[in-house]
Amino acid sequence: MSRTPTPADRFSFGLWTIGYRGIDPFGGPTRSAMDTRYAVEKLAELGAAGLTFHDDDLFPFDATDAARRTEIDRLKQALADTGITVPMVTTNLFSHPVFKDGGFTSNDRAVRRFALRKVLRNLDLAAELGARTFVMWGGREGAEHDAAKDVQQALARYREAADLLAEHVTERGYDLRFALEPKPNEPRGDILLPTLGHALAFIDSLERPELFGVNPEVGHEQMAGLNYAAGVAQALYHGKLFHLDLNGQRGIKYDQDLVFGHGDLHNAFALVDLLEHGGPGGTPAYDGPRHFDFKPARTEDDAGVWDSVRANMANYLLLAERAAAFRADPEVQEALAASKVPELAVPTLADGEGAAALLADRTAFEDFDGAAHYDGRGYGFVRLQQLATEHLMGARG
Ligand code: ASC
Ligand code: MN
Ligand code: MN
Ligand code: MN
Repeated sequence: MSRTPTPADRFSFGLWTIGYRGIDPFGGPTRSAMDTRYAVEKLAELGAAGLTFHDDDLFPFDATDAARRTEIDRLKQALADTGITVPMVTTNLFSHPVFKDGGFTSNDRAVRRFALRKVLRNLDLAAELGARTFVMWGGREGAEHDAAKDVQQALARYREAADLLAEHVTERGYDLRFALEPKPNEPRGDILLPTLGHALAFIDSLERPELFGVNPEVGHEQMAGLNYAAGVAQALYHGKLFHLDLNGQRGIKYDQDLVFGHGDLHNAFALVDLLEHGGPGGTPAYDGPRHFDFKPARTEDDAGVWDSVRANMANYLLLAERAAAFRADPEVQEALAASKVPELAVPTLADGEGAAALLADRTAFEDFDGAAHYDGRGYGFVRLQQLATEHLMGARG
């Protein structure tokens, strides 16, 4: 990986990210609306590969069929002219007032049926544009008041929706998979499927679980106080890392959507190291889009928006460079071995060994001397983390 982004790096951006006008709960827009063609051309110029969007980012909620088609065709022309692709599409089931109690899990059945139709239509558009992933972020699927939401029934309705969408994709033969995006809260007081773990468990309840994975967002897991890189590792373990949303967050507070690397930099390093070297034999663990779901700060003008886009990609590439140096450093390899990190890959039981054989192995228990085993020696984890830190800070070449 060089430091200059190219489409081979598979960087993608949401139209709603670069198009964010700075609206927050306390103030109106600080920037004007961004034209889709301009957005696509700038992304191509800066070396990104993909653009993603919610239906409502591309055309208004109440667009006529003709106006909707005009926007789609303008986008297709811009894609054809620049080589930018659409790897992922998602649906806005959170902005319009009709979704104030959710889409798939609104208490109002008519809203649920409308939400399904909105998503079905957008699935057809995703397939038309060649997207391979369909993200479902249920930001309004939740509640503020315990008595107001029957969570068991809400999950049953969520499952009903997911099963129907999967049926549609299967019947139409679309090459599309779904990625559920967890978030603990905001805009709802509590959101259903609040963390990666909740989403993974929910997938097991579906009719076609193989079509569903997760789309973890850095800040969303960190809002729940969780370790993002560790969560992504578990998603990989389950074969469920279908997509991801990179950004920055500083602690448990509102969803900041900072530039990737402008939050917990240590964890960002661990994440890039995992994605780039966490596969078998140190190969990449993930080959999907490196998608940024950030919000350019409302203090910035148009130039600042593109500085932010550059910063996301630069930080990923710099971290990838640092992670490669970390992995190649002989002192790191020696420290990893001293910390017994590679030993965790050795199965605990011998080939074919069962409970009876383990029970018969006196060295494992009766003759195991715990105190003597470590002889006062530590694991050296702090030294290892300091080596990572020095690589991260560019102090080790
Ligand atoms: C998404 C997604 C989010 C939200 C948010 C909208 O599709 O991944 O995190 O919508 O970015 O502002
Ligand atoms: Mn976010
Ligand atoms: Mn997101
Ligand atoms: Mn978000």
